[in-house]
Amino acid sequence: MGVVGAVLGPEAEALVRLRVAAGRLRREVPADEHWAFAYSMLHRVSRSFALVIQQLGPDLRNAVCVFYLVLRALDTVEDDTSIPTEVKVPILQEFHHHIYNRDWHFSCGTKDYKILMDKFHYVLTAFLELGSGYQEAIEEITRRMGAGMAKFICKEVETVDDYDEYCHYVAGLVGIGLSRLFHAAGLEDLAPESLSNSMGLFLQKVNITRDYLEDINEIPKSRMFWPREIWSKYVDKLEDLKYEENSVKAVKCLNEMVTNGLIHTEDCLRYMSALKDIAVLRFCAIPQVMALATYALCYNNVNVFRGVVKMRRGLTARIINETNSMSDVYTAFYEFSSLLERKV
Ligand code: D61
Ligand code: MG
Repeated sequence: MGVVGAVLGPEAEALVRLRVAAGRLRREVPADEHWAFAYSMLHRVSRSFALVIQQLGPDLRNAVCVFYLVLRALDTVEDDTSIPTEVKVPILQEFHHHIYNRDWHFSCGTKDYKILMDKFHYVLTAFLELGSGYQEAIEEITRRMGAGMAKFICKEVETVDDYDEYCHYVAGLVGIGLSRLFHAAGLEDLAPESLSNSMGLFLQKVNITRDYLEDINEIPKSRMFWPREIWSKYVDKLEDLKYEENSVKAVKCLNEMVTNGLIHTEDCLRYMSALKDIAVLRFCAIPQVMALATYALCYNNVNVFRGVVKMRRGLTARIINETNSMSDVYTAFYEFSSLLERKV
């Protein structure tokens, strides 16, 4: 432990170390305007993924950065509840063609997402500079994700199978695409699709579980991703879970959602244990450990229905600094599953 750690404790030390590392990364601005835009956008849209992406080697890092921004743009179209269905569906389905046309753009979203959409030509310029192996993987995943998102614009998540199918489109496919990028970079064997899929399903299910309130309160129209097959055992309408008189039922339902997501952890450990490149392992493992920590925090926690349940920044920083090998991953998974077990 360093001087800061001795005086302020391990979380404060981790935060300071992370600040220094993040500051260093931000000062290394790429020379080309489009790459500078891509990395600054990545940082503004997702601080946590930006950090893990930027520690990859240069070639793979560029491909993953573009992959992220293309899918984030696709997701911005999906998430914008003010776009009429008949406009949205064809954009989602044809998005994989648009990425080859530098002049294509569609204005939607708000704040940083709107900037991403308005200046999407920078992302496309970066995409067109990638090696063809990377481009083909990104195109195929964009096509499959767009088609899946379009399907679920007109369809609700009813069954647990629907839930797995929706999560496959929006996150499982990211796992499958990333495995292809790692392979194209010559760093990893090509992982089985089912294990890559589980990596995404686990992350997405944690998001959906944690973001209940944010999604139900979405304006102009609430978004519902919790499967009816689960919540209908507790309430008549999904929104009823947020009312105080239903607290006991809500927490039982929440616990069932967490238990459902935990199914994927075994596949995730298997996927990660096969990785050879240490930077790739860190890139994959940090989000997984954070997801399990988030599940441990959410379990039995009525605050999921009251506001945002967020991990302490210091704990996040510790996970980032202390996840450096598969052995660290096992230790962290053991720690957070023990915490979960104590809450059951
Ligand atoms: C290893 C490392 C990272 C991984 C992975 C394996 C497997 C899958 C994923 C990352 C994807 C996990 C997504 C979980 C967070 N969910 C979302 O962001 C939702 O949008 C889904 C569609 C767009 C996905 C874009 C994406 C995300 C992360 C990436 C990536 C692409 C490319 C490379 C690396 C990481 C969610 O977003 C809104 C919100 O959370 O507020 C939604 O709309 O449901
Ligand atoms: Mg979305």
